Amino acid sequence: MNKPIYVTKPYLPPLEEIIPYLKSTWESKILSNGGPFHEELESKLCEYLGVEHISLCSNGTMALIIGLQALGISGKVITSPFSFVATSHSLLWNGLDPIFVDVDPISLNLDPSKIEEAITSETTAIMPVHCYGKPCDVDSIQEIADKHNLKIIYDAAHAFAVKCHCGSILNHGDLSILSFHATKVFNTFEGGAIICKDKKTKEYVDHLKNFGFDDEVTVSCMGINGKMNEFQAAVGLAQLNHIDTEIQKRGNIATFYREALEPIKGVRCHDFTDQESENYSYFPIFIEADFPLTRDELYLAFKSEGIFTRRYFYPLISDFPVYKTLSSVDRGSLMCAQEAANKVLCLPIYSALKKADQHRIVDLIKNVLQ
Ligand code: T4K
Repeated sequence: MNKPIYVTKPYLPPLEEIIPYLKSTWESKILSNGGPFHEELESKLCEYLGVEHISLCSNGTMALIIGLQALGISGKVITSPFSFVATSHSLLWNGLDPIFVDVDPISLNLDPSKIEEAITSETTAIMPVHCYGKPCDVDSIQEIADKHNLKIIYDAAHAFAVKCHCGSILNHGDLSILSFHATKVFNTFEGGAIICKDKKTKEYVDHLKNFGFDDEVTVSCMGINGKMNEFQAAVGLAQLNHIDTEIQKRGNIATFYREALEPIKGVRCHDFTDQESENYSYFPIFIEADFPLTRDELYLAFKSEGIFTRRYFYPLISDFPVYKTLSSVDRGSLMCAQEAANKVLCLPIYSALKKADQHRIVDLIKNVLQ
């Protein structure tokens, strides 16, 4: 009996590399509130990612919620329906109205050519998603934001270490947020971060994530508890030593999949350009009409073999009951997002995925054709 294969398995650094951090924490008893590992991880991530200011958070969703607060966003926010539900949940938690705009059929990120027609006098921001770590069209989005005086907060939950034509993708917009959830390329069990452009914003975010405290007796804003603890930061520090190898191993799997699936009619991979670096956080394929099985039939065929692929991101956020009924949601105009949601299947990808299992996955798709 084959062991089940999941869409991902978290990378964990060797236990002996975590122990010294734990010993130090057990001695110091500093567990949270900007401890030494928290500070060290912030500075090491700035260096590794090529960004100026990072504020670590308890998770990516909290980073989004705090980021929107930090920018003082109000009214309506343009965002993508083809994402994890946390993207737009963060808007609702801030009392904001999501305005879903369709995605580009190739990049599956917000289609800049459709953003302007959705802007009204109540729009204050755009929240695009670098879906599967593929960079958005950052230049066009910035141009639109400048023209209409809008803020941009990038949901870069999938885009750890991704670079585009001009360096780190995380340097675009007013803020970017990362997720370090267990299922992400770089994980701290749970965790996230806000990438800020300037020191002042970073300091404000730091206040926001610590209840709004400036000092023992001064609360300067309506903060929350969004802090990353010392254990999470220690896992991040240990993990950072292995991240290049981790990404490289995932890259080898992606290359194997691409080469093996290339000749198969009806199966399309998600392509990146030479100017976009990949972190291989996901490996989505799209099941076209000329494949003998529908996407859902293929999903079930995998499942019956103990291979747990995922339909990220089906259903569209705009189809969840919470969103369906919002007056701001025009589901009729989201054709490309709907098509992607109906066709997508994310194949397992993680560094420990064995070659034999990679073959099992590809062979199942090939066998369908016979
Ligand atoms: N924005 C975007 C665009 C996002 O994709 C996300 C999160 C966020 C914002 C919010 O960030 P966080 O607040 O989560 O930091 C997962 C994750 O929970 C979620 O972080 C992620 N996106 C989303 C795309 O996927 P599920 O419900 O699909 O995960 P789950 O528990 O089914 O895990 C998938 C597979 O991974 C399991 O079948 C087995 C394996 N697994 C998972 C966990 C948690 C493990 O082997 N060990 C584990 O500890 O949502």
